[in-house]
Amino acid sequence: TILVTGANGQIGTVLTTELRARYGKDHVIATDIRKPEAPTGAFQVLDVLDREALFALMEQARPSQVYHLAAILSAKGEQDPQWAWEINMTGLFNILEAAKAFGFKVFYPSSIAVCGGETPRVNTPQHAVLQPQTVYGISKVAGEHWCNYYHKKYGVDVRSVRYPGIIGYQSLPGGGTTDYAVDIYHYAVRGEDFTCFLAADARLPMMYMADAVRATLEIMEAPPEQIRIRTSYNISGMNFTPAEVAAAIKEHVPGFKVDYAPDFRQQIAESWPESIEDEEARKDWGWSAEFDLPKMTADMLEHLRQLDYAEI
Ligand code: VAH
Repeated sequence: TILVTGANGQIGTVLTTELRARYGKDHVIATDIRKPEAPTGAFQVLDVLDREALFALMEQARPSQVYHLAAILSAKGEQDPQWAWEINMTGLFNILEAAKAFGFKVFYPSSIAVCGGETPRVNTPQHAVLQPQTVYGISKVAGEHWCNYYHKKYGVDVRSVRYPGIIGYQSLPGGGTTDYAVDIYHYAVRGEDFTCFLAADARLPMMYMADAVRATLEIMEAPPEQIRIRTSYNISGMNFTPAEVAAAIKEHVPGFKVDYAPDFRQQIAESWPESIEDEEARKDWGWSAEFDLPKMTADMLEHLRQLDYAEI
């Protein structure tokens, strides 16, 4: 059995579907704080802050792997830092303690949000000084070190990648600074003008959902001896500015109009890298991305047009 926390989230939704395709529908238990409208398989309500309930579920389900995606993202976290810290940290502690008790393998999503302050912003290296500027980023860098600690001290097999901004057609993001990069495609397909909450030149590392899910599965399926870094691996897909993704969409939707009204999320974006270097992930477990901006744009628009939008 495989268990996913945060299974209703932007990544959790797609990862759960992919895990069910690979391991069998009945072998994957999706969990989240509330039931989704239309569950696509086994689902259990789970509040990751409730250690007793979490242990009882792990005792009963005896998963071999847990993908711990439940967390509050960067923009939403800034609205209530204590709440975000509590969910991101106590949730992780409960998962790591359960992994220690029941022996399951853990996937922990980190983020480029661990960077900030003095972190080099261009081609950010794997081993860089990390000075996160958001409670989300602070919680993720603390989480990385706790994962490393539980591995070294208790032998917990926990693995992690630092996700860039993730873009996919299957789900909507929830409260991140990179959410504009998903929304912009929906507006284009609906034939509506788009107002971007970041500046036209706000360059950020990004990755297509298909690549992000594959990276997640590949690091989890790699032999343990290949996983040399037990904090978290840099992984890179592409990087672009809002102006560049707008231009890529205009190739397919000529009349598409975008204007820019940066809000508080612009300051978060300016603290993050513009591009990431992922040599260690390539070397240790054979990572390499497949989607660049043109390929992602064609795939996104094709799927969104099929889903439920009138032909533009
Ligand atoms: C966020 N999508 O914006 C997440 C992610 C790197 C970005 O961590 O908070």
